[in-house]
Amino acid sequence: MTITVEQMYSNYINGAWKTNAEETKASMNPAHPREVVGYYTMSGTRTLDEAVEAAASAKRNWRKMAQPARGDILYKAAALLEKRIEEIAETMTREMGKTYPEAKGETMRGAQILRYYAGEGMRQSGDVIPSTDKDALMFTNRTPLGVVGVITPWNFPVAIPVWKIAPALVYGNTVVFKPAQESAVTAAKVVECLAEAGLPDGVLNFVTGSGSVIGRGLSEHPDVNGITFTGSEQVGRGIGQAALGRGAKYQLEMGGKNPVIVTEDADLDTAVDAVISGGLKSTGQKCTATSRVIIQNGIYDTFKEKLLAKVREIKVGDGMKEDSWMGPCASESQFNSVTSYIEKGKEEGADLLCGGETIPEEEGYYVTPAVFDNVEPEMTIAREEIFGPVLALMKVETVEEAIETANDTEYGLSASIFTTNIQEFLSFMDDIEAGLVRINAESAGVELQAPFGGMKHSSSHSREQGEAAKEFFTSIKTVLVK
Ligand code: TAP
Repeated sequence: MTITVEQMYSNYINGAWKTNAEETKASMNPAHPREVVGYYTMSGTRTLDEAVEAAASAKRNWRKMAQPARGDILYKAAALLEKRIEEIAETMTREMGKTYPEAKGETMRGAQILRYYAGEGMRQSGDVIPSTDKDALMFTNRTPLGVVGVITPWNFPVAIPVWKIAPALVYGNTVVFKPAQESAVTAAKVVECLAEAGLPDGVLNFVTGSGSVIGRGLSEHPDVNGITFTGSEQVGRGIGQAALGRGAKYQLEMGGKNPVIVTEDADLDTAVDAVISGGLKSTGQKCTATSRVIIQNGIYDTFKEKLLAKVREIKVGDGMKEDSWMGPCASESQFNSVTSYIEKGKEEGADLLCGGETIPEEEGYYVTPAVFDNVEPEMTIAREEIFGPVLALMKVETVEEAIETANDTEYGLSASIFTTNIQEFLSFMDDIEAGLVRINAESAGVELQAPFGGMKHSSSHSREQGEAAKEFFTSIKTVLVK
């Protein structure tokens, strides 16, 4: 590939793209690991301080701008993102490996999220509450937090940043955004669309670099009033502690080890398709990936055969190729981690029925989709988030046992059941410990207007998306007028 000027990105601070004084780093294509997709900056803490200062200086005027006018800017950003959909989707595919149709779908979703929050600009932001004093008017007024730090992972490099930045902005906050390094070039293009839409200087700032310097610095910065993070549990916990220690508001979306239950009353073909799509799309690199498949004994063998027949047909390859259904792992470290989990599964006694191989004739970080049989609840592949194309099949006798097995995890993000029995559906809905619950539907993904988040170790208490976003990105002032 020829590197174009557009693919060389730096930081965006106080309304300007900076000229690069700091070290730059290449972002590589996981399908062709010697191919450079673009460059980004490894910034230091002085640059971060500059970005936070710009956001802090801009916050008063931005808060004072009429909320519908803030929304209008997001409408323009949505149109710009849509106009560049093919270019942005291609950058995403080449930078982190997901197939081009998935990348295009995600970019389109980014535009839809922007429009949803643009609409929030016109919606009510407080309530009138009856006062016992007949001469008083009592109401709540939503006020922004101030400067919000946005820290994101690489697996949804458009949708996750947008579903944090858009509500932060429309509710009147200014933002310092630090993307994951593996998807920094795609993220820069999202920032370009927002900047071009007409955000005043300093309202959105973009700083790339390592998590331990920029991410950590952002979460510890005394002038950052709120932090929204998606990523691993280990990093999330540190961010939560840093924010709590200095009284900043924080929101953490972390891992998952999501179960899908298939009962004897299920439509097996529907269940097979949902397990494949939920567990293996995006190469299984989704926090909602359905990596544990809990199946009732009576249909275990039939379900397994149907599943294997389809998994064996999955075409793995460069996400830019039309016939690829699944791309490579996003990076070498991700590839090493996935293959070591597969080895661990074999060592601990699970039976690898198919996949788990690299593709010798391909140079990229490919792992074919793996299905393990006879997985026991205490095995590593049943307990830890793999973030790769690995399905663990577990056999149970009853639906009650299935729900117990499903809940036997420290995570609680998403869960689904396939059944045509209303009683089973009701017990599942009541007893399952997960924030996103699906019946006869793939558990990965949630519509953008609905709350998103989990229980237990998967999330902090708040939710993202929809109405819930307002709760996080604003504080309530209770006002009484006499
Ligand atoms: P992480 O390693 O946690 O990285 C996420 C972000 O945090 C990156 O921008 C990273 O920077 C930064 N970071 C790293 N160390 C930091 C520190 N000490 N302080 C502050 N920030 C720091 O996760 P990942 O590998 O990108 O993504 C995979 C994980 O994300 C999986 O565990 C997955 O479950 C989770 N995930 C969860 C969800 C939801 S919604 N629950 C969605 C997607 C992914 P670098 O670029 O330098 O690494």
